[in-house]
Amino acid sequence: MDGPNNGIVLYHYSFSPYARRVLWYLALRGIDYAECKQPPTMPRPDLKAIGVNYRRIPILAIGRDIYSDSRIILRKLEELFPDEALGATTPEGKAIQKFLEIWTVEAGIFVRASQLIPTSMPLLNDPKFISDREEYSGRSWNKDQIAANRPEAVAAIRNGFKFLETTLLADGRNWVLKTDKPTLADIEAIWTFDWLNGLKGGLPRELISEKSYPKVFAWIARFNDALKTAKGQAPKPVTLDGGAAAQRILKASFAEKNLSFDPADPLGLQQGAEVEVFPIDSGSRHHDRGRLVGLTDDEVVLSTQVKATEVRLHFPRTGFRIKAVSAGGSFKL
Ligand SMILES: N[C@@H](CCC(=O)N[C@@H](CS)C(=O)NCC(=O)O)C(=O)O
Repeated sequence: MDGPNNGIVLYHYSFSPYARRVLWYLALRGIDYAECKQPPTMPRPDLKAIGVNYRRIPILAIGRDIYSDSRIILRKLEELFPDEALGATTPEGKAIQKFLEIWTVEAGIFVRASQLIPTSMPLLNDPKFISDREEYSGRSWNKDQIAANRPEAVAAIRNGFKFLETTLLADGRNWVLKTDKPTLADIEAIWTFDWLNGLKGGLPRELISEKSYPKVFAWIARFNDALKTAKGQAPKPVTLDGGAAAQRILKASFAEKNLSFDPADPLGLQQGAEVEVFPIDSGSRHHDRGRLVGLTDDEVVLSTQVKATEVRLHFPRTGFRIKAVSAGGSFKL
């Protein structure tokens, strides 16, 4: 991709565990990029300025193509920067990598991990943060509710540690796919567990510790060492404010020249139809609207205008709804 810093702008805030998936990936690959730091709560005018309503973090632009959701971001970085990519190469490796993504992102590990946020955390006394996260998650962030959810969350996360200790890491390998260096499969497996390990008061240490799961904790430490080395060698990201980031993106060309459209898609939507796209698991009230210009089994692409400049918004299919919009408004499918 032409343009400075490989045409990449990452919108994130550093304590977002989902953003770390992308930050780590970029660091391990040594890919040069620019970043635009975001506040941890809404509103985010910097994203409005590039035509994005989607509220979750991270979001990554490559040229004038904008990718929302860490799953599609990692997939596109693998495809668009294929030299020495980090993804698995064998069918078995690809299966493990994909299952780990599904396990942590879609099948509830992250939701359970977020229920281990300790009620002593100062942010939980901030009404602005609480109402923001209630809007994002659609569930109560009241301290009593958090405390009530803790036992099931502990059970799920403890089983997660046990699973890694007794299966993928059981034979003493350094990395999930028995490679010499950490790969995407390690990122997919580690991010929630590493986040909890760093969250003071999150893990019940009497149940989950170096003693009970030595291989998992050694792997987390090894991963952080590898990351530190990689960060030391990678180009330092350039920080842009919202105005400079928008200007850079709106002036850039498209990273993807040819978009695929499946005319036999079961939704029966026409290319060019006006649609809305939004996630159905969290952040569901924030809808993006535009012309449907790309549609495959795992991607939907909208074209929208920002000050008479076209941008393309890409989302994964899993966990996202695509809704046709009639001329007068929206109707339910
Ligand atoms: N499936 C999404 C989930 C992203 C997500 O939930 N991110 C959290 C931050 S870790 C978020 O956006 N929280 C609310 C916010 O920051 O607005 C992804 O893979 O990127």
